[in-house]
Amino acid sequence: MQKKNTKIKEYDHKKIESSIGKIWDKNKIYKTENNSKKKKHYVLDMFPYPSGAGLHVGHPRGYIGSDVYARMKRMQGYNVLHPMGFDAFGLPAEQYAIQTGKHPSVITKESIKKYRSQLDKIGFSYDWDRTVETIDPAYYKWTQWIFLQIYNSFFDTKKQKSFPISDLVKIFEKSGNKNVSASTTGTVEIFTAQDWNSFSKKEKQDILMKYRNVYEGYAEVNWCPELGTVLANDEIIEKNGKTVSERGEYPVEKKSMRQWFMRISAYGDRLINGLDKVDFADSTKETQKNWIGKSIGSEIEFAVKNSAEKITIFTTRADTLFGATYVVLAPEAELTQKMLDLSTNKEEVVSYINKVKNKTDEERQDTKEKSGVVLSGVFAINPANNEEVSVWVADYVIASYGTGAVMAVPAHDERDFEFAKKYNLPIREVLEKPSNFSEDAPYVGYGLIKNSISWADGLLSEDAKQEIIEFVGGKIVTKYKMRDAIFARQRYWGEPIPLIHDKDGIITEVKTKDLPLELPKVNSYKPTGTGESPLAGVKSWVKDGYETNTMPGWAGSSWYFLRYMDPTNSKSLAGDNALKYWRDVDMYVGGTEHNTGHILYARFWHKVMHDLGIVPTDEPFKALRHQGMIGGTDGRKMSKRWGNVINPDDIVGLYGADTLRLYEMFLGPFDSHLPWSTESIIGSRRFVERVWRGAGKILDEKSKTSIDVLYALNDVIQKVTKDISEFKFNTAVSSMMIFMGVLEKEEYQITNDDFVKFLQILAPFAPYVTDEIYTMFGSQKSIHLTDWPKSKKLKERKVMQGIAVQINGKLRGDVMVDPDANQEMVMGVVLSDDRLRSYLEQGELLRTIYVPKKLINFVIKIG
Ligand code: ANZ
Repeated sequence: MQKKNTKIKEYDHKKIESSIGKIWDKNKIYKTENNSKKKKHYVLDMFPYPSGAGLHVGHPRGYIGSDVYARMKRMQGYNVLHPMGFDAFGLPAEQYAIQTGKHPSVITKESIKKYRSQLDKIGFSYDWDRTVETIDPAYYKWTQWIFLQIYNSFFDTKKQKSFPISDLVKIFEKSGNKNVSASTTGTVEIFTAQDWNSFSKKEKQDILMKYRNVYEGYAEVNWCPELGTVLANDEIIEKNGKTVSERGEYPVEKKSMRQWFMRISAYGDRLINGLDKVDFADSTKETQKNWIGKSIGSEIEFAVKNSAEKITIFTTRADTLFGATYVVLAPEAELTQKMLDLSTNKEEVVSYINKVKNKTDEERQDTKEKSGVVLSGVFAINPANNEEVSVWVADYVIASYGTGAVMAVPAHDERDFEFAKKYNLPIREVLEKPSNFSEDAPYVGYGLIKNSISWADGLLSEDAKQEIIEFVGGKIVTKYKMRDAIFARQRYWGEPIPLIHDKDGIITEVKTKDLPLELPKVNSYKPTGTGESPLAGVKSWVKDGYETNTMPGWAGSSWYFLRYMDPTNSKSLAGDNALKYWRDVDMYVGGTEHNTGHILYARFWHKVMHDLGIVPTDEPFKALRHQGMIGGTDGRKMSKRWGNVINPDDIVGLYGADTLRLYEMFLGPFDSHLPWSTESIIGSRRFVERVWRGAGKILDEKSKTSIDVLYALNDVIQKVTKDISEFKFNTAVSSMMIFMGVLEKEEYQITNDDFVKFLQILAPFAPYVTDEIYTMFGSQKSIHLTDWPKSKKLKERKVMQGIAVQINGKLRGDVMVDPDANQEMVMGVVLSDDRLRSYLEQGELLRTIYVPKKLINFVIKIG
């Protein structure tokens, strides 16, 4: 390679980063084509919500990691899709709009601009021509379209797959619903084809609504009057014994409201099984599985004394049925209302229910002190032994899980045990416990059954479950903790739901050709105060019958990765060829906090779309990696509130983007939470300067690379290649630092071509300075468009052997030689040593004695 300058200037990051950045832009070196013979590789970041505060140095950590990875993949010959966009609907901009009267879209656009300018300074290899913003009507047209596809489908439980609702209508017309196995909302009465055909339009609609994958219903929600909106469980916190909103800490209460739901619960099994096919961390898979919470148990009926009512309980431990000494109902369970009328202390129970109403399910299950109230005069009959047991209402049972009723077995269940102790309820052991088991605690394991019935006593309880269930006429059921997802928000700043209600209660869809259904202009973004969305206050909107709820924050983020494949397509969410070529995301990088929200929702949408033939794959993300958070120097989370925010712009200004990138990768393992330290960033800056200085020395072309450097280079190429593919960026950086140490020790004995190999593996981390040096070495092309270096298969290096050198039996020094060296070779080395040679030249050599690996003795005749 031709050298260009021989004198190197001081390292000036500002100059280098600005000029190299301009060349990248001008030559569009990160542009990605859809038509390529190359193998594809799709590297995706979780796109940010652009908040007014902008980025702090913690935010880009994940983006830098994925960028390093994407850059290597590109150099390894893949056609890499590495885009970035903005998840831009949501509450903060809307709150700000209410305060300032500015349209949320204006606010959001400003925030996006700020983010973009910050991102641009960090040297990411994004193809910005593919950017998407969820608030763009050309984008949300397809969010609305997907919503309609899901709305117009139902889930067949036998086939474990969704089909168009029109298929279901055909079945109903031909044979009613008796042979249909589908996920439904509640139970649907059996009807014949004749019945169906005689139903009115409204009756048909109401039945179909129970089958649809998107359905309308009512739900108790966390209602925050101050914010005028319903909050998700992770948007509320507990403060001084009260439930308040995380934002602003306003009071939150429970309220029943009309909502749209998505039937994600139907996909429980598919969402669990799909995890076997993807490369996610075990802990991530575990979190998702727990969230879905599949539980195989049984439903068993307890008759109610002097009543036709029955209490159906859900249990995973039917083997302990003989030890059930009371029954507990959830405060809000429908059944509880019915039981109230049978009780003699209705008022007391109602006041208890009102007291616990505003606690979240999580709080209730966590509370140390369990509380409850007995339904006086109400008795349930244990079907195993016909014993009468008392019935309680207690907050440790939740209405939305199982049947909202449990049989309590205090001898073998922790919660029941605690409750029984508190209220002095009978505790009956029905399982033999291990001999070393302590007295005052429930034994929750399995064991031999006792105190039951003759045929069951002595059986191993685990094996006896089935028989006991049969004995009492129970049935085996599978339950999921995961509930159907609420798909509605009573707010303005979200995608309109493309449905129209007419005055007879008939719901129709906005036709595809009329999409997008754009948000109307409003005078005020303030919620109506009744809980309805501001859209309910827009006369023309309501007159046309448009749905007034908007979509929740997770809608736009559930499919955005598909849009990047073909971002400007106006005929479909992405063209067939683009979908076929890019298929799915090969590497997805983001925070663990999205594991039970966004990732599950996106997997769910993707599966429905796959069932309906819209996308080619069943899973959207082949691999998922998480970055750890960078905290403030003080150990706290970086936040405006703590005044410990560090702006990447400042760091880039002071030290350069290359240094920032190297530092964030060098800081520690990618997935660890680590504190920021502006002092130690100096180390990364020095490394960049060492590389720069080294380049200056190497510009005087060397004829060959020294053996030590050659071996070190080979090692570092191997190590960095492996480390990047495994997301071990910190050890990749440290091995490059070690390499520079060897190079310095060897006084830069390296050819330009070999040094370029080092620059190439450094390029993903420090893309500016490496590109600049590469240009200085005379290249016209960007280093980022070159091929990733391969490590050579070098012969295993022999450790050199020290040999003592004697003259007439007297030790005169030593030399290092190859352990297999013969006498002649050792002689050569000795002669190349000036001092030893001078001894030999003192006389005539008579004889040489060579003991390999030990010594060489020269016998000379002096004088
Ligand atoms: C009796 C019993 C005896 C139970 C025993 C456990 C141990 P998972 O595995 O999480 O599904 N349960 C059922 N529905 C409930 C609800 N709505 N709220 C609170 N708890 C509920 O747990 C199922 C077990 O959780 C069920 O089995 C039931 O208690 C309780 F020695 O029934 B078990």
